[in-house]
Amino acid sequence: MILVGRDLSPFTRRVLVSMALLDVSCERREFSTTDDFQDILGFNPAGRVPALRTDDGETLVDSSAILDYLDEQAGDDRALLPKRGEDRRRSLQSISQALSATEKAVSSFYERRMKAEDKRDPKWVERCENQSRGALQEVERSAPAEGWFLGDKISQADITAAVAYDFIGFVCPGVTDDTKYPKLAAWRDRMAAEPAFQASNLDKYRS
Ligand SMILES: N[C@@H](CCC(=O)N[C@@H](CS)C(=O)NCC(=O)O)C(=O)O
Repeated sequence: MILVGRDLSPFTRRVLVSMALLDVSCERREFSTTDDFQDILGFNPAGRVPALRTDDGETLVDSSAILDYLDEQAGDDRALLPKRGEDRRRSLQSISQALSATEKAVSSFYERRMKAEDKRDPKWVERCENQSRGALQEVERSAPAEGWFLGDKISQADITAAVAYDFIGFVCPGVTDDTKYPKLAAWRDRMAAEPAFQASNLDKYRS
């Protein structure tokens, strides 16, 4: 299998951490959405990452669709998202808010990074970052006081919350605040101690 996208992409990274936990290996194409856009188009005509080319030659796009495929391959006992019931609903709500927080941080990041300084809209940046904060509050409400979201086993809610908080702290440091999100910060730290989480990281993007 070939996974397209860099560790910096939080959507790619939730797939990478999941693959490490499920013990699935893949080739990497670490294409940047800014510098390697043409290469990404060769895998995904929408020009977005992550994309996963399976061993059958099928290309899957969108992290949630890729994770659904990986869970199906892993089987119900090992799947990272419960198949049904309250655990699935609770997980999906926490994951959705973590993804919202991430998407709004990406929008703020692109506004600041892709546009010339005199074209940037500070009101849009403020709106996106406040939306990210609002979503993080919901993730904080969903965070386990200790351990993992579903009890004794790491699941997709743990992965996505930790990846989101790590990424947002990197691109929008004014949004994350461990005193405002203490349970979420501790949750991220528990995940950060896991080898599957450390297998991808943001270190190479820090200057
Ligand atoms: N819903 C998508 C979001 C993917 C996404 O926004 N990826 C970003 C990189 S972090 C991207 O490809 N940006 C380039 C663009 O949208 O033009 C997913 O979960 O995979």
